[in-house]
Amino acid sequence: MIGEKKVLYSGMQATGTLTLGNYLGALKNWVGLSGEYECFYGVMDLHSLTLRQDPPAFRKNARSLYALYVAAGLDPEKNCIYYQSHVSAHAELGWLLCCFTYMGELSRMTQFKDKAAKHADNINAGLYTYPVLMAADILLYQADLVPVGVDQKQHLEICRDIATRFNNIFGDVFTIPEPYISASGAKIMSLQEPEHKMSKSDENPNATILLLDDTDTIIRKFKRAVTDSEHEIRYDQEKKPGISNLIDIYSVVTGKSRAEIEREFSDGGYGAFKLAVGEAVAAELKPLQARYQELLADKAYLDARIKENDEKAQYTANRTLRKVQKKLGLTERIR
Ligand code: ATP
Ligand code: LTN
Repeated sequence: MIGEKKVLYSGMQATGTLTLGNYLGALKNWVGLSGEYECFYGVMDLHSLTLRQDPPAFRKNARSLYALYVAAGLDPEKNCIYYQSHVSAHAELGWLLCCFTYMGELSRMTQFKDKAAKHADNINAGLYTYPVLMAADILLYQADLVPVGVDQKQHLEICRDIATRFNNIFGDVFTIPEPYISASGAKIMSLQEPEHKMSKSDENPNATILLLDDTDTIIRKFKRAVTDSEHEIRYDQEKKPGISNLIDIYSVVTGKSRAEIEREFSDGGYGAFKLAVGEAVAAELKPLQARYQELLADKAYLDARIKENDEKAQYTANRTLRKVQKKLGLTERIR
């Protein structure tokens, strides 16, 4: 708790441009929750380094991510939006928690297995200990709630295990966080291979809708979306993954239920439905894109918010870090 409010914590890696999956699975939910909680949102640039980054592009992506958080509706004067690398407590607590995490636990992480298979030439130790740094992110702010897409559930579970283990030895140091996985939008699938999640690192540009794609591009990508050889707009994730994904996307964007959508398009073909989904998504993203351009143009405004929020995050994180150091028996600084 901070004052009267419970604490919410989340973040995304600063890699590439965000997709519709990131938006509907995470960012849009954050905006919905932000009034009720004391919120911290990180630009997770340290996590991004588990894959090789091109420094100038990386720096640009991180700022773009910051601006997208704000453009999506997170007010940086009410929410603490900051860069993970500007708060050194993350790396410090990450190390301390590594000493309370077992190799066996980390070896079971599916994201590690997937990424190791995909980047066989760079299976670095950071990729392996990624969930420990993520646990440090969350625990430093004593978060009660962590809204993420369903792919991050396993990381939340290991975070809770590490925190509980630590608390069992040293007393109530950490708040045990709850995951928040919204039913709708939790897993938006690729438009080209609807059995796989939409991912910003996908190499096929037609598979993903990027938040900064223009209207024509969005509509074109939806028109090309892989579906099936039937003509019926019916939700069936197993047999009709492509159409089911489009129904889910349309449902989150318009607020209509799956049944309402099936009825609405019962006598139209796939073409008309795909166009409707494309238009609805483009309309949803348009105001966000306009706000994004305004923010990037106003350097002084963003810089001022970054500076004040970095300081706020440092203050909160350092309080927890000092408590942990003391519990562990590390020698206190002489003042
Ligand atoms: P990558 O594909 O490069 O690993 P990513 O697109 O999964 O990256 P992350 O930074 O790992 O992006 O995820 C940011 C947030 O977006 C997380 O909460 C994650 O669960 C959510 N998310 C990512 N992809 C999807 C998706 N397809 N559907 C729903 N939520 C998603
Ligand atoms: N692993 C997360 C990004 C992330 C995160 C966090 C999310 C890093 N630290 C702390 C929530 C809380 C992902 O979405 N891939």
